[in-house]
Amino acid sequence: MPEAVKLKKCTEEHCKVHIDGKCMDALDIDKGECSHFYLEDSTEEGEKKSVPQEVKKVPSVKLYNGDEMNADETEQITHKHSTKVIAVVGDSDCGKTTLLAEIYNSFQRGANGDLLFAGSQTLIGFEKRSHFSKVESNANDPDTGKTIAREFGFLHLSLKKKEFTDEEATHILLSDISGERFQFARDSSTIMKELGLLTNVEQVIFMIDGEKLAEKKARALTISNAMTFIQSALDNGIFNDQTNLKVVVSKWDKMEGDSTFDFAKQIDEPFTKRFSSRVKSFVVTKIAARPKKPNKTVTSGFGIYELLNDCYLVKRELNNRKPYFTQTESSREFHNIKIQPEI
Ligand SMILES: Nc1nc2c(ncn2[C@@H]2O[C@H](COP(=O)(O)OP(=O)(O)OP(=O)(O)O)[C@@H](O)[C@H]2O)c(=O)[nH]1
Ligand SMILES: [Mg+2]
Repeated sequence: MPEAVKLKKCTEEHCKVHIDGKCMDALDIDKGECSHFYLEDSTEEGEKKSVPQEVKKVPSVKLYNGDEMNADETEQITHKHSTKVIAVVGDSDCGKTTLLAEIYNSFQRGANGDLLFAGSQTLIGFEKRSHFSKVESNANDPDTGKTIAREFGFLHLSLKKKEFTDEEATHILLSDISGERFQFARDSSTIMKELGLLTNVEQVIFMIDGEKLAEKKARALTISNAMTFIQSALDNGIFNDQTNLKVVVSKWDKMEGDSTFDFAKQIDEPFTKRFSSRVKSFVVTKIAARPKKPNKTVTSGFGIYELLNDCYLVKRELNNRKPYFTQTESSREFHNIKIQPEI
């Protein structure tokens, strides 16, 4: 009969002395320093007990942390749903991030008529962008943090129309590209080519800062910079005959009532004349996502509904985004936004 082997054991639940032979309190077990340590005969029963049970493997499920997604992470949406990607571009401080924040807030206000919020995988991302709006009651001049010039970040939004709640939601990914990166791209073909993402989106929202247009000295340069960017994007193939381009003058509250500025003559007509034939669709419009002093003409979120409705309606382009399965989601609520159940 083989000599019985002694197994190292400990009465302390978390001690791994039976595995690595070491006391968890670093006491010398051979010198009897640990009062919880003991030796056990390796009987058949004891051996059986010490064999670790096989760990059952279950397929892992990726959980969203709710923050904005990078381009790779958006596959979690684009593989599941037919998705439209909307890129918001424009100079630093023109109001891109505020627009995204106010799209989210407009649903909290119930300001989007027949467009219903049907969920988002990036609620934390929206919350972060609208954080400064949320503290408005405690601050006189709420502001939106600067978008950092790194890779593209995406926010997810799914929408339904009131009359079609039984139909599948329309999934949208919104990206606000850092103004600094955008400005560099205007003057450098190399950086412009890095904006290749813009060739593969359903809609480009190109923002011109209304606050700069309101400054008479900065007006001509602001218009010329915007034209230079669009021209350069066309020359470098970033915009092409498949691009749905929407030129949006932001902060319309700064322009309204300015008799020295003619929207049709200075923006709409020259831009339309020069660029509309070079892209698939071309629209010029104005918004005031967060007017400083909303009034009857320029309300809070002025123009957001129309913008969002266009995102809802824009045709999804054929590209390499493949749907592979759909998932059901029960009706739930986040803050005071009613989330429509997915089909
Ligand atoms: N008056 C007025 N100010 C606005 C409006 N929309 C945005 N702003 C202000 O414009 C400033 C810049 O807004 P952002 O949204 O951070 O600009 P951005 O384009 O994201 O800037 P970058 O991240 O640097 O590219 C903030 O102080 C906003 O409060 C608006 O409709 N009216
Ligand atoms: Mg920003």
